[in-house]
Amino acid sequence: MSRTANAVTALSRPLAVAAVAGLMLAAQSPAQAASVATWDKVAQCESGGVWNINTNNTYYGGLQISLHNWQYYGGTSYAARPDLATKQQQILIAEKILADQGAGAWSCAPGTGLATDHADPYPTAVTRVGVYHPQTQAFYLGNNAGGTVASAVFGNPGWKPLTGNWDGVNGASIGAYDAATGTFYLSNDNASAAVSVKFGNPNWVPIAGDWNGDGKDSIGAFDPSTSKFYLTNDNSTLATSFVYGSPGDLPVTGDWNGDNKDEVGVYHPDNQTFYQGDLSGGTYKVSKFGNPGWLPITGDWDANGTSTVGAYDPATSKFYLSNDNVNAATSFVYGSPGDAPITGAW
Ligand SMILES: [Ca+2]
Ligand SMILES: [Ca+2]
Ligand SMILES: [Ca+2]
Ligand SMILES: [Ca+2]
Repeated sequence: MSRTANAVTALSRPLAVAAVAGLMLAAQSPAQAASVATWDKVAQCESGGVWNINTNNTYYGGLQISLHNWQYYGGTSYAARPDLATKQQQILIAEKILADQGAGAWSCAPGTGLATDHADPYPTAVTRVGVYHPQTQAFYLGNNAGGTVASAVFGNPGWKPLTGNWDGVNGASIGAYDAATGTFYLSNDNASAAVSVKFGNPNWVPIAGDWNGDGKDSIGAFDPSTSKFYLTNDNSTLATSFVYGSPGDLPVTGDWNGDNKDEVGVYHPDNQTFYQGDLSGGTYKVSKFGNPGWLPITGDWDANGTSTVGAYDPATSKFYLSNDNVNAATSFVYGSPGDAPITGAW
């Protein structure tokens, strides 16, 4: 999320990508865990690799998880039954079964490497920061050490930047919001718009997050006049709406509780306080961070699965990132005065 000035319009003006090397991140390997490739092998044996299968044999989905295990290990937060959940959601619950019961929970485990894989199927990526130059519509995707991973020009003057992993693969990419018309433009390649959609009303504040834990970010909007959030999981249908915060607040998003689903929150500029909420108007945590005039950011800076706060001082172009919502773990200069901060796991 970030804010820029008022809106002028024209046709989508894309292009210019400069891809630079990305850092590889060391992923921690849980004791009992398995890569997606290994789970695919198990699924091939269990269900022919059909992730939405339901043959009424009391086991469901690609990994033939029983309803009891699905409920016991928290699967109902995704869907009523495994076959109604996404592949990633089935694997996330299967990981819990594997860690708790071992590979013997699957009769198909022998020969797949399930017992010995130990790879994290969905390693959490570090959230990185970047900046958006309103004057040139240039996005600079940084590496949290003052360097640049990629840059791109996208959108038109007056549009607001946003970022997300819209397609669920290859990390986060950019997007833009035309506040004059309430139209979102989402790019998967940092060049062309894969999605163009009107959502909400003009002059709302765009946000993005993985509200349903399917591995894909989708859009949302915050009406600053009513402090009401509007979220969608498919970039078009309203999934939920609720009031949180006060007029004048700035919206923030992140997975505060580490359940692989993003929540929303607000930042009160007046007292530099973050209110990290849930998706129904409640509060998970309250954190004071930053100084007057700084802009709020949030992200999983240490890739431990939970999002924490940060701030960008637009006067000095300095980022401050906290892993405990209290102290700055790192700070560095990136961007130019007047830039808007952006964040994402690119
Ligand atoms: Ca992506
Ligand atoms: Ca999602
Ligand atoms: Ca969460
Ligand atoms: Ca974290």
